[in-house]
Amino acid sequence: MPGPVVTSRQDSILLIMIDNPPVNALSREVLAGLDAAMQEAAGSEEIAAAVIFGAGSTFVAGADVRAFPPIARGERPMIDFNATMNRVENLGKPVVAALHGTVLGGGLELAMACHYRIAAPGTTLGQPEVKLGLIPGAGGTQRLPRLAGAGRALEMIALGETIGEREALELGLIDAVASGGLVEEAVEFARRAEKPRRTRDHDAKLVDPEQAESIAALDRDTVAKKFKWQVAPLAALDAVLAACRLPFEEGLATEARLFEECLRGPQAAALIHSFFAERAVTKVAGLKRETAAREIERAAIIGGGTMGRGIACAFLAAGIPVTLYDAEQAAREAAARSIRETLDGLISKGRIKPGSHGTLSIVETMEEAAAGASLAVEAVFEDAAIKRSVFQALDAVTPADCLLASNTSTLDIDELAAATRRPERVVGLHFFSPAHIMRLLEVVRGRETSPETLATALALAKRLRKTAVVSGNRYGFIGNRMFMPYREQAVEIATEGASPALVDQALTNWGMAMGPLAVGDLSGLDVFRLMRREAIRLGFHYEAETFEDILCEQGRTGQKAGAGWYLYDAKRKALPDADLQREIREYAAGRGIPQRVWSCREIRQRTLFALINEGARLLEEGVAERASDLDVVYICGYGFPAWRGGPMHTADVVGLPVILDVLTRLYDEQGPFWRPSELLSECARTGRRIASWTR
Ligand code: T1G
Repeated sequence: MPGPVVTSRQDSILLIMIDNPPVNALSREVLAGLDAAMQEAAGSEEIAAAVIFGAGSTFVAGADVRAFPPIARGERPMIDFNATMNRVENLGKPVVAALHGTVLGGGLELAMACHYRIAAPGTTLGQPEVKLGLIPGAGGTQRLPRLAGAGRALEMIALGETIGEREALELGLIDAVASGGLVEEAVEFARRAEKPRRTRDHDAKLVDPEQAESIAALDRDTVAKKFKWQVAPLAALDAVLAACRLPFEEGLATEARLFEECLRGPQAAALIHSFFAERAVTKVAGLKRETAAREIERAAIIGGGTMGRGIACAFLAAGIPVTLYDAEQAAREAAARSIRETLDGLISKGRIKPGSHGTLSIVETMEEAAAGASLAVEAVFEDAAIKRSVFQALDAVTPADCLLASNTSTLDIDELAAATRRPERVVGLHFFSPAHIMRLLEVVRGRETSPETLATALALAKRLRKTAVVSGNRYGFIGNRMFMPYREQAVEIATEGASPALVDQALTNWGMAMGPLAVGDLSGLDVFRLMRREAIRLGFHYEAETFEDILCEQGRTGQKAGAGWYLYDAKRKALPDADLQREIREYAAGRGIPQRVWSCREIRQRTLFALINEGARLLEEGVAERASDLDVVYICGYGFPAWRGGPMHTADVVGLPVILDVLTRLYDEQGPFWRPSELLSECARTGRRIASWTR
């Protein structure tokens, strides 16, 4: 079995093919293969030059990041990328890189260690390591500034921006764009190349050190603002500045130190976990990769409210024609206006090309909406009876092979399927508001949902550029099921002495995009009230009444009412409500609820541990395929910071025994709400990481 690097000769040119599917990642074996190829090139007088290229769909798309977590945990020695890069760069014969596909991270670094670079049209080049909590660790921060100029290099490295082959040519990062056969042209280039040209010897494009700090209008504040709390982008800035200030070898040593600091840090572990978690969600038990998905040629959206409009925009932006039906004329007209505005906004921001979106028809009857539809999505009021009647009507008027989907956020998909004669074609498609922006789509699998229907839903998600996570059909699915106890704690703490602002800041200062109380105001406290009442009816252990019930009874349902936990001005900017604190105290006094001082740490423990414990419970019930799916749900749909890896990864970072101790104490003190999940307890006892748990 040949290794992942295969050499062959074309008379005096040594062809070096990297063949390490799926993305030709730089593994230890690939590095060893390149070392051997350099030895072969140096050892034969018949070889005048070498060409390195990638087999399959891309040149090297980066280092094999699966190798990194064991290194970070000290279980494996650091990979010395530079030994191989320096062997390539110091070969006494020209080495030409033939680039195609996505030349990223270690792939671009290998290309820059070569003496010349040729790219095929459509090639993407970049150093996106900061998105994994890392910085380039194979000389990229020292070579890219020397080839592309320090300013553009800093933007590419500190912000993780990629560029195309045309810009790369203009910058001087590559020497030519292939017009025909990439490898053949690289071979011809190698033949004509008189001598090696080491990247490390270029200094002309480096700015002088004094100006280095403010190059490309990117400074420490800009980087820190774009990547709040994250360490890698600032480390990248320091490494690029080192290229401007130090001789090459010293700059390389600076990069190596900073790379290792990032790799050993918690953020790289979290972001690498998030990277692979987002790719794991496509693997669904019982769904074979070859299961045929149905092409969605036309979608019918039933309901012209906020969600219906957002869903329609998501389909239209993906080029799918939509017919939207609402019983109310005013709602139809409002929907038409709103969708037009949204699409114009997407076009003006360059998010979609003019004329690329699907056509929208607003119709007055469900029959018209249903005509020719391959998928119908209902987005009507969150009431089981209303949704059932919509499904019955759709079942009667849509083509027999049309899929029927509900956008419900909590209701029973099997119950809706039972209202039709086609339960195998019924699925939940839970979009998150704003539906044309939020990446998450919960695909809820009913008892009778067929593999074809599921495969179609997943293929549709990809076409809508969404991250689909498959959920079982249990109340609240994954996201909302976990969100309820998380918010339950936030509300309780706000009535036990912590101000609403302190509760929310305890979480936003930890990295959450929004605090739990502010989210309630955004979505509507009445929506959460309905959700928790249904949950209590289904046996979840929540308080029969909370202060949010009082707010709802006073009509203070959040942003839409101008008041909830906060007051809102006309632009929905939140303002503290000075009277609220007094009302909460009166409410608490009337119910004998003790008041006390809360630390942010304890607020986070109570809210996040409730979230994590509920996640472990739903895993026990088989609602999700694997723990990392929950992390994807929270990162893509609930503003959980990716550089913390999601709730289940966070549980491992905090330490399951620590969490179990807190849960056990609170369970003894406060009862079943805090019952520790069996799965979490088991993982705590056995020392197993819960984030790697899979069914
Ligand atoms: N390492 C290991 N596996 C990888 C990988 C990588 N770098 N990139 C992709 N895969 C796997 C992925 O898990 C999936 O596996 C399959 O390839 C297809 O990926 C030293 C330190 C290249 C644009 O950050 O951006 O170099 O699920 O589903 O949509 O300085 O993958 O099939 O089993 O995403 O066509 C820097 C990361 C690394 C690029 C392709 N490189 N990858 O997208 O396919 S750090 C990156 C991507 C580094 C050096 C530093 C994308 C892609 P499976 P996919 P895709």
